[in-house]
Amino acid sequence: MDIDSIIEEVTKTEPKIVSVLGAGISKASGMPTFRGEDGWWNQYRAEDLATPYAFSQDPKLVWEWYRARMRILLDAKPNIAHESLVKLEKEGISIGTITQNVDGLHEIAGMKKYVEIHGRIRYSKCSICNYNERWDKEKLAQKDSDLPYCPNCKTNLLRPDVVWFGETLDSAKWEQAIKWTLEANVLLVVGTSGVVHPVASLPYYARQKGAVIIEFNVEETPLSSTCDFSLLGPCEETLPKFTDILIQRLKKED
Ligand code: BV8
Repeated sequence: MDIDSIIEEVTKTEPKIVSVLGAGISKASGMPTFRGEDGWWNQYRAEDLATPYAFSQDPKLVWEWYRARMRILLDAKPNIAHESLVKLEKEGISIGTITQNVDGLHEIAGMKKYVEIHGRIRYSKCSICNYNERWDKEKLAQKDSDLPYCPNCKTNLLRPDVVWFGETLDSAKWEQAIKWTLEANVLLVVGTSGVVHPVASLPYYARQKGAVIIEFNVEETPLSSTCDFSLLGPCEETLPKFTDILIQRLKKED
């Protein structure tokens, strides 16, 4: 179905949009995805890097991976797909965004109403005391062999402020994600392979409430069958087209 017919469907009632984001939205900003052909997981398995056990066994390897990601991130800029969601938020059409991404590009693009459900890579925390700090260029200049220790309690290693496999999500953020999803009458699923739970269950919550679910991806995913529409193509092309037509249509109706 083309974008105009989807917009027809979406504007039958006043749209209240919530978006679920995955690594695909940051691809155009130069950030590799996890499971794509050039994805991070190709060289390593998720279980070798993004679990507390992996960190306890080989903190150097885990820090090497996160520092490699942060170094790319230092020069990355939000792209037009991030910016199109910020436009929806400014027009009062988007009520919230749930991002699995830890890159912070949505915040740099100016987004205000979001939850970083898997944490944020630009910050590190001590696994024991509550110390938390933002990473910067100087810290990244350190040799990968130097492991960062907590300057507060002095004894424990710092770790990236992200949620690893086998760790529970922040309950307040998860509650906010559910609340927004149940309030939405339109759910945009953007650039995610839909394999990581419990975020991958959000479209089912939206479906229960009768929301219109639209997937923006370059390929089919396990979530596609739950979506009402799939806009196949790079989201940096499809999403701005969708949001611009939607905003124009709503302005005309005012
Ligand atoms: C938890 C760390 C309670 C941060 C990540 C229920 C069923 C099955 C399994 C489970 C379940 N409940 C819990 C589990 C276990 C586990 C899980 O889901 N395992 C899966 C893999 C089977 N979940 C957890 O452990 C979660 N915790 O549930 O707590 C609990 C506790 C213990 C035991 C049970 C329950 C915690 C999950 C958080 C994991 N942390 N990363 C970091 O380093 O980033 S996950 C990792 O994958 C990233 O964070 C990322 O956010 C996430 C999802 O990946 P995507 O963003 O979708 O990226 P991907 O590369 O996969 O896909 C990119 C997509 O973009 C593709 O579809 C591609 O086609 C598309 N694309 C590419 N280019 C474009 C594009 N689309 C549009 N335009 C483009 N240009």
